[in-house]
Amino acid sequence: ITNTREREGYIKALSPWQVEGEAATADFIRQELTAALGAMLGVEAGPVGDYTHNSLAHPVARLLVATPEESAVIRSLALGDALTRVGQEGYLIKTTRYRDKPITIVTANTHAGLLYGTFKLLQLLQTGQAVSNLAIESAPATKLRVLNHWDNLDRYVERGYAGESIWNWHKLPHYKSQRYYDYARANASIGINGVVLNNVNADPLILTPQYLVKVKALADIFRPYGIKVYLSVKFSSPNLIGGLPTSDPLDKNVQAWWQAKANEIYSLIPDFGGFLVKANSEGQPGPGDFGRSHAQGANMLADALAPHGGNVMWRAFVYNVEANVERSKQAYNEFKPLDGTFRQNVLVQVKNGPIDFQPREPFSPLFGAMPKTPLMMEFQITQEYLGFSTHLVYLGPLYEEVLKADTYAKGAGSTVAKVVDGSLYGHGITGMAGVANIGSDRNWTGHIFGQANWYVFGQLAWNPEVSTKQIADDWIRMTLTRDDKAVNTIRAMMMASRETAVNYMTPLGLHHIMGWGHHYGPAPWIGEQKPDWMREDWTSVYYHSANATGLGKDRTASGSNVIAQYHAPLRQAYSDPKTTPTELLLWFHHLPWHYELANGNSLWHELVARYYLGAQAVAEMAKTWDGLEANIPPQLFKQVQMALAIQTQEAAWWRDACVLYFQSYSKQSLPEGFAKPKHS
Ligand code: GCW
Repeated sequence: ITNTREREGYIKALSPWQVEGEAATADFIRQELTAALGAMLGVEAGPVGDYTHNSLAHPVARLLVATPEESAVIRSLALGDALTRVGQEGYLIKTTRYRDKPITIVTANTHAGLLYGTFKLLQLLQTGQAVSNLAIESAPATKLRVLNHWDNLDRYVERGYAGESIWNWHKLPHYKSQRYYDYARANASIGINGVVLNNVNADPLILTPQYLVKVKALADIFRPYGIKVYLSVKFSSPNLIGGLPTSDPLDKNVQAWWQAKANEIYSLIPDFGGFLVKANSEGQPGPGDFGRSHAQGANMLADALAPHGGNVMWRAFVYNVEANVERSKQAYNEFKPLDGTFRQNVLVQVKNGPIDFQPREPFSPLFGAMPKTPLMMEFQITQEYLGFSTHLVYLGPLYEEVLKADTYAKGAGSTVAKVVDGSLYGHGITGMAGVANIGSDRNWTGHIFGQANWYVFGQLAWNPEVSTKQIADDWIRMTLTRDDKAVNTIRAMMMASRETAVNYMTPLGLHHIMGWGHHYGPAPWIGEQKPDWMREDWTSVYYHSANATGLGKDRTASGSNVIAQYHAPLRQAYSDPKTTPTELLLWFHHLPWHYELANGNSLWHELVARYYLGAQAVAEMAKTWDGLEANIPPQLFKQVQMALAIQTQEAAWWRDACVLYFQSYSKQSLPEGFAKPKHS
């Protein structure tokens, strides 16, 4: 903090500081404060007179961090029932008086709460806010705030664009990389309290004793940061590594195998979080292989974990050709009938949209369809379909759009956020998962702005109602610059960046027209000459359905009738292009090229206009960034500048490829004012 007055104000309010308590977490909090207050204010962890552990004797500390259990001073303060209100993981930051002297306290019922409160206080300093009269009470809205790593045991990260996996399985359990600690600190600073270490396309070896000791080493490192470890498990593990002839969930030996495995895990990791399962999807084994339902599979695992307090996160991303149903309908079809049949410790984890982490999708109709089951949100933080770690796309607005969407399940106001945080149906167990964008790259996420997506995910899991614009503002101030003008410029850039990506990739509800397999760059033509081995839903033409008459996927009653999976009034609204939001038009409808939109443009005209707008906006973003050189640390500035140059080129590539491709169907010339695409 370079502003002297500001710094002096902070020093006056917060120094000297004191953390009471002997636990490992208290030590970590001391380390954080030493590092942060040292760097920002130039203060050291001072000797604070005769103010000793659990003593009421004349403290001179201005900032005190402690639980009431460990601090007689905290116990002596009149805090009312504030601590009851903040629960297990929440915290209180308060300016008050102790023995007639001003004091700032950070307090909580648990060490995890203290840690979260401490990071919040540091955030206030980093973002330049006043700390002289604080009264903050905060508690997380969801219980399980979890990162999903799609990391393989050989350190390849599926859909990872930031280098190899940060888990060095080879050197674990003995070699404890500093990265693991920094990872835990970063997560704790945004309230994340769980990590699934391995890919949902799971390797059964993770459950062998050789790997479990490595998992234990990580769990031991993460524990003081309030983070639990979870594992993705392969459903056929009893057969693959247990030597059993079957993995049928109703088989007694299979059940006993999982119980023994759970006991073994908990003997090593007493607070193990539980299992994440991808079953009967994209070739993964599952209960369906034995004629059993998802509930039967999930419940078997849940029964093995229940005595130890563990949870099952069972994914609803089911996608297989046998189902022979339009892809976006399958999860709802399979899971809705199972509502009410899952054990108490099962959460069904649902991707935000019904297809697959597209730049824009409507919310998954499952969020309005399973009142008796806790539904966990699954967002993708890694940008599989949004330009990898090359494109600058702030995902806050995407997440916010989904969370604010109204399912109408219990009438107006039944938002996805309220389903996920449990308030709509009164579920005790709740959660949000984010597919991590973290790797061993020096800056963690490949693109520095990818860090903002990790950050905003954590903030929303803590409070799904929070404004992602405000979060962007905080992140910029903490990461890039505190110059108000520059902050405003960057924030505007970030807030517009997702809509811009939608425009140059998949405007008007188009989806899944990315390159086959890798999902980078445009390929709306995939499937034009469909080889025999290629499934229809692996083609792009399946999704955009372009032909001589028009464009878009008919999901109304005359098509796959997905709209029936939504509640009234959405069902009605989506049945008619006139009442369907323009942003989702081609998701739900196949419309003639000359179809007239509300703004008077034809579909063809609007499509072209949006692609051009998107590409243009990226070019402008690059120019805007160029103007910020004075405000940004040089290396960061340069990295983002180079990435934006690539994004500018690639947005034009998307525009040209898609406009030229769709033009081969529309047979119309470009509307006036649009330059002919350069690429061919
Ligand atoms: O988005 C798709 C990805 C797969 C992924 C799958 C899933 C882990 O292309 O790479 O597999 O979803 O979510 O299971």
